[in-house]
Amino acid sequence: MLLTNALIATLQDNQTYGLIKRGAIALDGDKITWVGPAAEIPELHKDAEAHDLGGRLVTPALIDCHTHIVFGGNRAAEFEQRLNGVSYEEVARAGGGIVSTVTATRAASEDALLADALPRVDALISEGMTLIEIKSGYGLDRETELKMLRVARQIAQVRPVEVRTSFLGAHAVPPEYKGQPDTYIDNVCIPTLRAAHTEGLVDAVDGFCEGIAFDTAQIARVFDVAVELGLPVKLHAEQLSNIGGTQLAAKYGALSADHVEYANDADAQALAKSGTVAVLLPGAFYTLHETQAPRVQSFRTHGVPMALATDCNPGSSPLASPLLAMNMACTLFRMTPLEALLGMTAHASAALGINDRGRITEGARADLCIWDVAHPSELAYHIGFNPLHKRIFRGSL
Ligand code: DI6
Ligand code: FE
Repeated sequence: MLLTNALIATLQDNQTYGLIKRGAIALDGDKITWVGPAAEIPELHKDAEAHDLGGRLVTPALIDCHTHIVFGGNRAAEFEQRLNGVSYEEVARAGGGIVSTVTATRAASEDALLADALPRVDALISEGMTLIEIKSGYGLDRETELKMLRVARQIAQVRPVEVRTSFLGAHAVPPEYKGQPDTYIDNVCIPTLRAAHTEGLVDAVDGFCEGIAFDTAQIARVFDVAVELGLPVKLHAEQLSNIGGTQLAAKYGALSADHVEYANDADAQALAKSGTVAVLLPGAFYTLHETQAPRVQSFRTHGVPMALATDCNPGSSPLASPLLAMNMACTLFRMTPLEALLGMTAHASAALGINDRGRITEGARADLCIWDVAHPSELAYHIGFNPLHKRIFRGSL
């Protein structure tokens, strides 16, 4: 296939969009075989099935590198209660908060979890998503953690999208282990990780390192098992406070440190040194009314790649729009539109340890988006407007 008459944002370096006007892209199967100005199309691609894009913009397809998109129920009732003046503690005492999602996820069948997740997945796909990372972490027992991961894997069977899974057993202490986080880690989290790995359900290991979740020593025990199993790690770090999660992630050569609102300059330096991507999640910042924005300038100064994701989850980020996440990243975090696009493509791919996509270059995966816009800055500029014309997944329009 040959895409012609396109404005191409190749994203070949991190400094510019790498724009090619009146460009063409040759695809063979699920690979990009050539990209350049249409005037220079090599002879061998000239008889390919050509699609005139009418000057539309082509970018790498979007990648959501941080979601909790599989979960039972939702927390709209609790959202409404809080806005009617019921305190967070009262909501929690009435069984609300993350525990209510754990209860609903445990109670849901695999089919019901899948059926609930698909409309959210479809929302992502409708904005050009071709790769979604999905975490467990609302089961917090062996059966339900495995169930969540199986549902995540199933999504890629029933939708034209690729899925990467992260085991997030260290997300919260379940009610039955209240006050005994270490026992939970040893008796449930680690054995469940081993079981999920044996079943081939885990691509990476994640944790929530926070005062309300697990400390660095507890996360380190989980990470040690990940290392033993040959699995890469990533971490929810410094979301609400600074307790050393980012430094721990760097020490383990993590793929990514996520949220990082409270990460400081030394943390940014550590991430740069370990080649760890900072994943910024403006949906959670917005929903929680957080005021400490991640130190974008510090990440820039130290050369830490910044990815961007929806964090789609029922509590802190009920967001299923990558384009809105890009807009929020610019408006709330002062990222540039170029950084936002890199954050949902090339750097998102790096945050998943994948290096064959996210830029338009020879040999890369043919996962592309065709947009009805005149310039890539428009992708982050609009609010609640989806200019996707077509998505190409594995070389298929
Ligand atoms: N950080 C978050 O913001 C969410 N999980 C996490 O590790 C919150 C999850 C929830 O409230 O359901
Ligand atoms: Fe998260």
